[in-house]
Amino acid sequence: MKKSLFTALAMLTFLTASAQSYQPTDDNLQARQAFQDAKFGIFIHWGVYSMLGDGEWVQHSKRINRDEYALLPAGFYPSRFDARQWVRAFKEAGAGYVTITSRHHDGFSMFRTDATDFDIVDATPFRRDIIGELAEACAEEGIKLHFYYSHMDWHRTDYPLGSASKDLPHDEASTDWPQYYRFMNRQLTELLTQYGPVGAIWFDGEWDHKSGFDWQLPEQYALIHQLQPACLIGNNHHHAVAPGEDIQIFEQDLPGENTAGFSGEQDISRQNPLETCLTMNNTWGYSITDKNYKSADELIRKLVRSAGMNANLLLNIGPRPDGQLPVEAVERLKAIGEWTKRYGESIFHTRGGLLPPQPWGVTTQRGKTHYLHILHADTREIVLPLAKRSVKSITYFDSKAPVAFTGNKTQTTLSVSADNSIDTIVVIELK
Ligand code: FHN
Repeated sequence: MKKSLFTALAMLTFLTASAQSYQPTDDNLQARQAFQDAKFGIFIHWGVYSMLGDGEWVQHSKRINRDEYALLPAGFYPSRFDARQWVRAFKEAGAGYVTITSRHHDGFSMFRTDATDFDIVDATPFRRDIIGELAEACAEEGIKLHFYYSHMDWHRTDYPLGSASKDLPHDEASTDWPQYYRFMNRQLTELLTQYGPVGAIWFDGEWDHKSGFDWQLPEQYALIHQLQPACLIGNNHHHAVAPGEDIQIFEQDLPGENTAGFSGEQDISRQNPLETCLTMNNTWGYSITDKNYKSADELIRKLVRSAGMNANLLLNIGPRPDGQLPVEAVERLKAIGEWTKRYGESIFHTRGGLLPPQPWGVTTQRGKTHYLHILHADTREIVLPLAKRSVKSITYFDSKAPVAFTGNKTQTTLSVSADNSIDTIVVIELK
């Protein structure tokens, strides 16, 4: 007993010290590079809420009583779930990783856990560890697996109520932050020890408590980095990267934009890898009525624009309750895959290019190769901050036809005709 208390105290001291001075390990820095190289990930919002066909916030938006909601898992049997089929579709599209909701705000765990019975194995007739099957399929196909993990919880009565959870009240007397914190850390430990290398933990829900609440994140982050130093940590808290975090996240907007209202405070410098998550339609979790899908061309342009902003695109799909991906999503994945097979070299393994985003499009670069992505049909002059004598060649990606250019010691000017294609790519090779 004394020994285990001593071990626990030693661990706490270690985590507190690590939390105070986070220095990413070499493995972590390499993982950041690999993450940036991948450029494209698939986000999966899936849980028992998919049965109600009204998005992942349905418990909140319909003010469903927690006990009533807790009856849902007994009816969850996604008979058509096939992790390999999913992962092959993601890989064919060109995605390098998948981020899945291991536990969303409804508190339901989609993985095998001993920390609660409100999980896929204990509470559903399906009894299969969905995350485990996905982990195996990802390992087979060489796709990295990332876990979304909600800080907010609408199910547990020990969770301290915040602004978005107070509409689903529980007896305040049952609130027990230390217990809830231990629960989360226990689950995070499971996620980081049961499924092999984890690419990232992607937190969400911190905003439930606007300010003055201590989430004890540094210690939680230290636990994660202690279990898997290369595992990247992102937190969708809608502000700048905090100590211990590795990724800067944006929601429904590319870095530098803020149409959705979540992205005014993030850091768009190149200090940390950037990632934008985006819905294909309007909802994250499956919605039976939301058919407002962005076109494949629009999604490809989002991917290109993200790359030009030095950011990854995390494109969301909300699987159906039967375990299948919506047909609209599958169609778009196919179209994106056709594009990435042909043009992938202009975005994968690249970094943001010579110029910030322009009205005509964006630039990417890898080593001595630069790419201009012209996203509007037009003929225009483009001036690049490159000495003319450093340029070996400038050609159109598709036709390989040369592009004429002039220039001097500080700049190179080219005249480009962009057609109506999704993205007219010009390749600049430097000497
Ligand atoms: O509340 C969540 C929402 O359900 C979804 O998971 C998105 C994904 O970025 N994040 C939260 C809103 O910021």
